[in-house]
Amino acid sequence: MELLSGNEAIAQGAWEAGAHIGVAYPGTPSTETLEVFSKKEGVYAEWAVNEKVAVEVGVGASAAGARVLTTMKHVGVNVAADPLFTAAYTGVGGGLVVLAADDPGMYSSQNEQDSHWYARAACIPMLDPANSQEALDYTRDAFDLSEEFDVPVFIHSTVRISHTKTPVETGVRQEHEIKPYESNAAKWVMMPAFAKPRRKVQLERIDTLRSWVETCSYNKIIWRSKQVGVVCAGAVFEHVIEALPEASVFKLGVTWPLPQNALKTFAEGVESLYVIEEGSEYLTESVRACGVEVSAFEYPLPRDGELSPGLIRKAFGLGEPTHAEAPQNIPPRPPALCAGCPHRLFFKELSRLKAIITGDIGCYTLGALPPLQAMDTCVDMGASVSMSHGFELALSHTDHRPVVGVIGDSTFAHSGLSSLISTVYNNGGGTICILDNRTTAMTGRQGNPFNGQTLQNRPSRELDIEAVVRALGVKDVRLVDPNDAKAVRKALKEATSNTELSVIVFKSPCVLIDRIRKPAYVVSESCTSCGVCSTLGCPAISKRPDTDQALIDPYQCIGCGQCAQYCAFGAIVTCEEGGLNE
Ligand SMILES: Cc1ncc(C[n+]2csc(CCOP(=O)(O)OP(=O)(O)O)c2C)c(N)n1
Repeated sequence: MELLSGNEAIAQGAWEAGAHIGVAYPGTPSTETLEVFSKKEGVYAEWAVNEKVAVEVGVGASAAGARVLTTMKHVGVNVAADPLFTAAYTGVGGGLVVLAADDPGMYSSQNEQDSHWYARAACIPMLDPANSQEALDYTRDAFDLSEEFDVPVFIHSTVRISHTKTPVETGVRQEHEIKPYESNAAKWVMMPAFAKPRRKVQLERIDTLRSWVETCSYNKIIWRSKQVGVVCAGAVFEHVIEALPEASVFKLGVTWPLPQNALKTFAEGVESLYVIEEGSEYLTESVRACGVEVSAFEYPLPRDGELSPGLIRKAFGLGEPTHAEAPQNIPPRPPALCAGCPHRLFFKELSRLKAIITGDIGCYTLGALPPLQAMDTCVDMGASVSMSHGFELALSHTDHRPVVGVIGDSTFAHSGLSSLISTVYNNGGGTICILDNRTTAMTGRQGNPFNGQTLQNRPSRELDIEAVVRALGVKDVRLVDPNDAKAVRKALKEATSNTELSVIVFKSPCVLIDRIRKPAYVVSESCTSCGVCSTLGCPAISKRPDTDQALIDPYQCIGCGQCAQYCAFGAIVTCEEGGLNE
């Protein structure tokens, strides 16, 4: 027995199923799955530049006969939707399993989405584990199901399943030969002449899946009182069991397709049937569509965020749960850029420009928060570049502020590149700032094409961002050290005052790479308590309670020297020069 997170269990399940290849783009809460899989014996794994590419690599490898695991967060499924929908026509060669990991409550996401809708829309079967043992078992079986029904199979998870550790009985790896490839245009070339017959194949498969799901072992009924019956799946199942000890429960292990007849029979066996789910009304609507009457809650459940046993009990007008709820009134700890983060000084300078700033997704999105507050928009990966072009198109009629797009290196590789090509093609202007911190920091420092590090440390090469941008046709391309206030100010001023499209690459490594640390800075007697250094928002800087003078925490300060550049009184000095907090 081992204690595994859902993500670790999914990786183990894929390995036990003999998966040969893993390919993904990182995204919370899915990221660790591929990282764990990549360390297993006898597998190949790689980070792709985005989820669409990951799925396409997966479909190719599957067509060639390999068993493939691909993983992504819910918004990654949007990016990958194009190949996924058509892979549900072509079917597979070797088993193809896709983890879609949702984030109800948006712990680390720009929206909350329920990936169940994708299963239904793309007609891809979806398995919904409720704990790590099921995550392992379902993933292992999903490879067989994928080959049996000739279709990719989704494993659905949420942050609660992916990140909670529960006991797991692991097994051994079943080796599978990579099947020999035989070309078959009618299966793999999805032009209308071949896609039309494949659509018929898909429709027949849907019927087959619908009858299979009526009796498959993944759906379970726990009979208790006949008064209340609950239909649920995934993490919510564990909450329901805890919150409603009297209720009978239909636990869906397969959430698409639904077992219409089995649900009807269950509904007939209880007085009132409720559906409990997070994030959307997918299950409620789907159960209703099976011809089952779904009762309304006495007190409606919240429609956003994660559920908990307490919330479920409240919906039934029951008392407090027997377990302890999280204590209230805990002091908030908003996220902040790390002490010494190279993004900080850049945003400090950017905020002085009074520009319109289209932002993007990464650690640098924190530049939107006080005291930096240097971001007007953040929508999806790559959008900074395309939205800045949109702003330029519309604003030139009403507003003459410069427009600046801000994007990280990994995000630029993910989808910023195609946006930039489109801006160049359409003769767009504006300034694009690429914050190249030499890693994909936000999700845990994964490799990307611009640092050249591969998942299994196989040889690669580092793409030169400036050369790539020049090759796309941008003429004004600059390279700047984001820790140098004067250089950042000059570059931003120059780039935003010309009318042509400018790209500035701000290059300096994330401080968490190799835990970069120089001797800490200290504050000397000459500090006038003006507070300018605190406008950087560095967590290492606070105030002395007695004098209001600045105080630098020597344990947090990594000696980047950004704050010293903003002290007009020369009061922030190196350790050797001495200071108040020695
Ligand atoms: C479509 C999609 N895939 C994945 C993610 C998860 N994610 C958020 S930011 C990010 C990468 C950030 O790396 P980078 O652009 O280099 O910025 P950094 O965090 O290093 O500053 C990822 C993978 C996401 N939000 N959306």
